Amino acid sequence: QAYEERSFSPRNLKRAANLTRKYEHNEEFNKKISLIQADITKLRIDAIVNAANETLLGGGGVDGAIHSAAGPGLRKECWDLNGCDTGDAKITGGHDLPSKHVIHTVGPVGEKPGLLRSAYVRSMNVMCENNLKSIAFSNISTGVYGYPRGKAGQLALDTIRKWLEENSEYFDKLDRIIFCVFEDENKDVYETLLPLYFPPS
Ligand code: AR6
Repeated sequence: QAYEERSFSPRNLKRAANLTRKYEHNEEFNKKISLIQADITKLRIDAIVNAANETLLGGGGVDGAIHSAAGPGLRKECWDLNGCDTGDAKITGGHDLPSKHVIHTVGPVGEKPGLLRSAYVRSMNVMCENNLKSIAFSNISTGVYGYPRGKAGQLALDTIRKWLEENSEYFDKLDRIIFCVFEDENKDVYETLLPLYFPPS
């Protein structure tokens, strides 16, 4: 715990982000990015992203919260999907949730950046394939799966920034990308990092 605390202190994060790359100010990108602290199951949006496991049949954490709020219809629909590989994403309806859809992605167990990046990219691609306008991400892999929060936050923001740069054809259709943090540690991480990856000016 003590080590993880140190590894994502604001100063270290800032230094790390500055070392990796300077991100240019882009007003259009900034308009589409939000940070909120909330229970993701309460959001009225096109899709929420679930941090699922490979069975897609539910579990603890945000997965458990989504399945209990969505009701048994979600588990039934998930059953027919035959699971999901780590780093991939699959979509279902929202059932009893206010969200229209759930994009279930499976993040890695532990610090495996390629697979976490893939989980974010695949979720964005699934959003596009289904012509959705708005998406809210939970902090994939940062709970039970143990990805260090600071590093996971950097990777999430870097991946979404690059995705926006590489998918300009979808940009006009896109309304909003929300990073939905739940506990205060992730809120601190995102409050520190967001202005580095999406500079205000
Ligand atoms: N709304 C938003 N975020 C939440 C909520 C909520 N209601 N509840 C928890 N979080 P985790 P993982 C945050 O453990 O690490 C499950 O059993 C939580 O604080 O849910 O990817 C699956 O079935 C943390 O920041 O997912 C898998 O077996 C983040 O969601 C395994 O856990 C992710 O934590 C996946 O582990």
